[in-house]
Amino acid sequence: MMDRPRIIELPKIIDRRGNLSFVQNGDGRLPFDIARVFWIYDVPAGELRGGHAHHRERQVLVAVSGSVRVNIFDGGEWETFTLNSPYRGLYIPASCWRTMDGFSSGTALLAFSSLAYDESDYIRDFDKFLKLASSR
Ligand code: T46
Repeated sequence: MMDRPRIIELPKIIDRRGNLSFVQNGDGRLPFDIARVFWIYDVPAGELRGGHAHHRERQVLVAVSGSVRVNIFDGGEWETFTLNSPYRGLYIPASCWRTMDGFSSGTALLAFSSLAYDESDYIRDFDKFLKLASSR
């Protein structure tokens, strides 16, 4: 499969006590081994996050509660994904600009990352991103 942004279906264990989903390294669902997990929450209404790309980092984002829009630009076209399901992840390959908006109240956005945090992996300047994308 081409390395494109895409939705990954995660396991959902349905139980009368409540449902459970999971990811684990090596089961083939995530296209990378998880090096780091972070989460975004308490986002005020109308706030925008992201606004950068990564040189190497790949991610899977899961809205474990609430709803959020993730807008992805690969240098050619924009794609928008609405995440509102705790058993669906959005895979974001490296070299994709992303912004997140439309956070509903109480949204918790969980991120599985292929790399440890490294600020030098970020491209935070859109013009620089466009130049890099056009040279690929
Ligand atoms: C991404 C989107 C989806 C750390 O110190 N460690 C970490 O693991 C992370 C993720 C961030 N930080 C620091 C860096 C900044 O000083 O936390 C601060 C806020 O990070 P940032 O402005 O990059 O947050 P977002 O929500 O714009 O972006 C985050 C991730 O940073 C980014 O990789 O793709 O979520």
